[in-house]
Amino acid sequence: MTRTPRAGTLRASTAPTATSDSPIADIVARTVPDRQARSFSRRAAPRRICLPAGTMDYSSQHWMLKALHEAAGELQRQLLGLSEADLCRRSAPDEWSLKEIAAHLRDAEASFVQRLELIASQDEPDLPDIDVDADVLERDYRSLDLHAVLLELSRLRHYSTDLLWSLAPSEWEREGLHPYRGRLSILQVARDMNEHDLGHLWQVRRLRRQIEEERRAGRPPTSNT
Ligand code: NI
Repeated sequence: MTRTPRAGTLRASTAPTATSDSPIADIVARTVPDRQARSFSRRAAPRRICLPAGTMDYSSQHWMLKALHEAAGELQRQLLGLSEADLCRRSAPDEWSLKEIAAHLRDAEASFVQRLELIASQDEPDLPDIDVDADVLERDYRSLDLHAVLLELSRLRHYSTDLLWSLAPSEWEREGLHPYRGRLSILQVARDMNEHDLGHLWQVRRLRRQIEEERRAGRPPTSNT
């Protein structure tokens, strides 16, 4: 499908750049510090709460938030004890390194935060379409400091889960309008976050296993840098 954004759609800059870090509203105004009085506390009343009963309740909300909370910790555990060379190695020309995956997860979280804030604080807002995948290969993410990236990811995830906790289950049905995906509810954004976590955690575990197997076999690590 040709992806032609509507007029006025915000896009992250995808032009090649000498900088090593991504915009996405400057990674949500450099990672939250007191996000303007927590914009979600100014939200309007939910508008679309006529979904089938059981779509979201406190128990499924709790399950989802627990999964989101644990994913950031799991990523950190997987990256512990790896050398800078391990973190920066691409095992295939089109495969991201572990550090690039971590930076991508941070960027994605910043764009999820933007989305959640808009839907929570406005009635059916237009949502920006931001391509966070393109940034990974266009920017020099392997030069970033991993600990700084993980700290930002953790702060963003803390903020996004706080925001989600602050909403009643019925408010998870609030919606925004995405240029390609149509109506997106808070619930759908939370599901997107969870699925995105799971996909990349699977990738991270696979790369970590590969590094450990190469070490055990005493082979020099394959590299396609
Ligand atoms: Ni991704």
